[in-house]
Amino acid sequence: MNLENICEAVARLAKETGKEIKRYKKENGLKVEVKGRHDFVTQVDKYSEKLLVEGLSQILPEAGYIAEEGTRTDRGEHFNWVIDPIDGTTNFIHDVPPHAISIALMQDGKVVIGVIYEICGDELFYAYKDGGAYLNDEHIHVSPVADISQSLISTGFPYSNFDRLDDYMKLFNHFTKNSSGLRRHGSAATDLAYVAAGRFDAFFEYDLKPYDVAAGAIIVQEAGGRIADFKGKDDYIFGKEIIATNGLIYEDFLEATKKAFGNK
Ligand code: 2AM
Ligand code: CA
Repeated sequence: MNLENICEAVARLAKETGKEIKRYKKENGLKVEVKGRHDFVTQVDKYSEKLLVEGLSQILPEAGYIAEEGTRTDRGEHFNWVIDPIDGTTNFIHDVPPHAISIALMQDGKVVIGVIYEICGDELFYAYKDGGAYLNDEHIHVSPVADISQSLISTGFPYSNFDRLDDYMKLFNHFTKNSSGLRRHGSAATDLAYVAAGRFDAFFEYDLKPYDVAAGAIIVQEAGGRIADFKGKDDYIFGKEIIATNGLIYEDFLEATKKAFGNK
């Protein structure tokens, strides 16, 4: 298994698909369906996922799938693709950047490849296990900021699960007063890619799905960052809560998170 070659092929596929759906949207417009509360899908999300599944099935035929739109649901014995055909669909619908294609490969439950193609900026982020992290073929690294008061922090606002909204607001309140600023871009995959590239110093959000975070997680780690769930444990892919930091502010960031969210 040559992860570098597979990663390269996945990166090429993500970029081709991003360009194709941009063209498709321009020519055909959008048909928006409501999936759930504040949860939208378009025919382009489904078209993107179809193209990705077709391409990925050629790259590694034995792998199974965890794909947001459910194009394929079969699971592989060792390998699974984790696919978000458009992360930031609400932005995509409104023609607002960023939105991205996010693809991860998991081997025996661990992410070994991550690719995020941010369509608006034509930026291709990728990483494979022990191979470092890249943006458009240049090595990237997390930021050197060691103090939360100097940090630019990204987050996603709760949009359908409001069970933890009060705790979320405690942390929002804390960072509003104690950081350089908060941003909400609406694409968790892109937020993670930006942490890896040193643009944001940290990111946090709850109620995300595996396909929102799997690719970004390995890209941040390979760029030198540190990721955890809200308890400082490793359950950030399936556990629906994630903090991603440049590593240097990790302890302080986790402490603030634990204080706001308690141990629930
Ligand atoms: P999605 O576009 O693939 O659904 C941002 O907070 C994150 O939450 C994004 O990664 C986005 O992924 C997800 N999300 C799902 N529904 C959303 C909504 N209605 N508004 C904002 N983000 C949403
Ligand atoms: Ca999506």
